Amino acid sequence: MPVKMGDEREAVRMQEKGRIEFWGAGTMRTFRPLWVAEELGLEYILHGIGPRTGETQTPHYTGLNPKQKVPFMTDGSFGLSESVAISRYLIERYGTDDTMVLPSTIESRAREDEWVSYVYGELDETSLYVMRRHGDLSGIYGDAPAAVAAAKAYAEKHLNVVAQFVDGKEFLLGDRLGLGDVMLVSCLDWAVHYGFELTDSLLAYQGVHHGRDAYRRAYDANYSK
Ligand SMILES: N[C@@H](CCC(=O)N[C@@H](CS)C(=O)NCC(=O)O)C(=O)O
Repeated sequence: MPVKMGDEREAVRMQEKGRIEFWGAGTMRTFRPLWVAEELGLEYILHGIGPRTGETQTPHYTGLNPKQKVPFMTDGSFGLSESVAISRYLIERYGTDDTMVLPSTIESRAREDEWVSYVYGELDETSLYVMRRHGDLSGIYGDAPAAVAAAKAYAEKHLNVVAQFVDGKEFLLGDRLGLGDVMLVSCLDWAVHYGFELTDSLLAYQGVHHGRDAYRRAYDANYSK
């Protein structure tokens, strides 16, 4: 639950306790840690800065995150960037059996790593973000229609792989929400935003997660700016 920035006393109280602050809103990368935080029932302060607004270029923010990218999180004096790393940290630090936990065995953690790496590497970075960089953001990163077309075809191939895997499933692995689901649902949302038509199995899987209260709260927090 984000503490409203107008609620200064509550914000100060949380800072004194060394509680959680997030920087960044409005993108699928910033959405992931917010979704996890909502699933875990955490209180946090959200500084809803945007990636290309100049807000990541200030001396203060650059001091926090020299990459000048979002999302970024502090938990007390501990600072962390990268949507996957932040999400995994929150689950490991604050998750419970009633909310989210990391898988318990070496093999099940490896299986989750396999899916997280696959979704992040192939769908996020290699496909959707290439389309973004050389499509919407071509003014910054260069116009490259061939790269955009190849990234789109590549995404379609891997969305089909995922579609077969999730057919009839609510969760990617096992019977509870995991980091793999956070990654996959965020990429499916992004893909829909880019005009991909999802198969019935992907739509059914995505629909289950869209129905989660924590998903909705995170969505509202991430896109309310
Ligand atoms: N690998 C990072 C990617 C972070 C990232 O590229 N964020 C974008 C917004 S989605 C950003 O801050 N872009 C600003 C820039 O590149 O200047 C993660 O998953 O957190």
